[in-house]
Amino acid sequence: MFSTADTIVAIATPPGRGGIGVIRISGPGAATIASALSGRAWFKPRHATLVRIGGAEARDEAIVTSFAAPASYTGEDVIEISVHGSPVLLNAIVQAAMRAGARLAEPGEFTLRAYLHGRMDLIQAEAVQDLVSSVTPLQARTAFDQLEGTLTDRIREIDSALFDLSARLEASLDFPGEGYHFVEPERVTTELDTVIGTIESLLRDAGAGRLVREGAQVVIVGRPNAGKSTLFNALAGAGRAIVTDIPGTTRDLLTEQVDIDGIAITLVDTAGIRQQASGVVEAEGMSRARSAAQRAHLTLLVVDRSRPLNDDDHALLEATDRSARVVVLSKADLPGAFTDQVLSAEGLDVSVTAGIGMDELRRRMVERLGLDGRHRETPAITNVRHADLLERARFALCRARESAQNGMPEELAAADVVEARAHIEEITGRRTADDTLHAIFDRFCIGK
Ligand SMILES: Nc1nc2c(ncn2[C@@H]2O[C@H](COP(=O)(O)OP(=O)(O)OP(=O)(O)O)[C@@H](O)[C@H]2O)c(=O)[nH]1
Ligand SMILES: [Mg+2]
Repeated sequence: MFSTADTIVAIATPPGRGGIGVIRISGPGAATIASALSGRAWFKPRHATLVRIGGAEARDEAIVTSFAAPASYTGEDVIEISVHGSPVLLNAIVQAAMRAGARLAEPGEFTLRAYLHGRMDLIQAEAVQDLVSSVTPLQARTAFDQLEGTLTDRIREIDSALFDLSARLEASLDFPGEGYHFVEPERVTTELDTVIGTIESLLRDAGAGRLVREGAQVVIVGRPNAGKSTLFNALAGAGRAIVTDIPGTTRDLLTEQVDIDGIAITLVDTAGIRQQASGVVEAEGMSRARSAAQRAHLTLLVVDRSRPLNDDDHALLEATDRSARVVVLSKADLPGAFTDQVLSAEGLDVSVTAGIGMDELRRRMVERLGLDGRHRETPAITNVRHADLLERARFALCRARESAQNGMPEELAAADVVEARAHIEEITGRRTADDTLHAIFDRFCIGK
């Protein structure tokens, strides 16, 4: 179903104009196609060669780099052609490569081939995609760690411990009559405990890892004129939202990506929520604000401390009571107008105009997202797929330990260890269903 018999081509650089544009060709016909495009018979591997390239419509000077199988990104013969970054030129060269026998690559097909040829495992292939789509330096660093194989190594350790254990369990099943045990039940439980411990330590940071990889949605809500858009602009570091002293200024949702302590936060500014909307537009804005708050990982509830609390504030305080929230007591540069002790204790005094409380606000946001700062040391598990499979492996191993402890027949423990190994091997892709591969590689961009 995944053929690697043909030769694929794609533009590897992003769409649009640039200083340089790169075309990548991979497969058995790569060298022949490069010769057809350039008129040059042979390219010395791993050397940059200057040639003229292209056909009648468009031509350019190009730097061609050739990589001979298996020492290339995909493990196949690969040709990389760098030309001036013009979309017209790049497309013309791709067309010429196709006339010479190449096929347009599917999204992620270069990396898929790297995986199929054993140049990287599935963890590393997924890390390539994470690295390309990272929006904070921490995301990039974490993805690169996985690309380098740090997680792969730890998963391999688990796999080989389980391989060892299941081999001995099965050997002892083969000689049942002789009363010969290759493994004592106590040894089995201790060894299982060690592996379960390793898995649990990996899973411990999986929640933080997921936030690092996927980012979080943080929604700013509050009554009209509370200072939401002012706060949004301050956190975004840009005058994105309109700020006026007219209540009901913001109507639609505004979003901005910000990096807060390495986490890619999608910050959402919303329309002020009050009981009486002054028209259909405001009413629609309010309903959008409410549903955005429901989807959010965290709510920043802005309460204007320079005005007495009103019913709108109370309604919002109640509505967000059970969710992860930070209460922002805004306009702290002005005299306070309410004396609610509980609220003053929970809330954080912030004044954007006077620059009060912003660092503390960022700190609390990270804390309320459930992070304790250790996420900066690049968590090992960031991908839900990996966490889910580790959890299943852990479950099977706990079952194995229980039957070993209770002196149940060895084949029960053996079967559970085999099942756990299957989950572990699905993480690295030693054993992976085609539809999982489709789900992973379809998210890639073309040329990757
Ligand atoms: N003194 C002072 N004024 C502030 C502060 N933050 C916001 N304001 C003022 O409060 C008014 C309302 O600010 P906005 O940010 O537009 O409030 P909003 O909550 O987005 O309002 P709506 O979009 O209408 O719901 C503006 O006149 C701001 O200049 C602050 O920290 N101190
Ligand atoms: Mg606003």
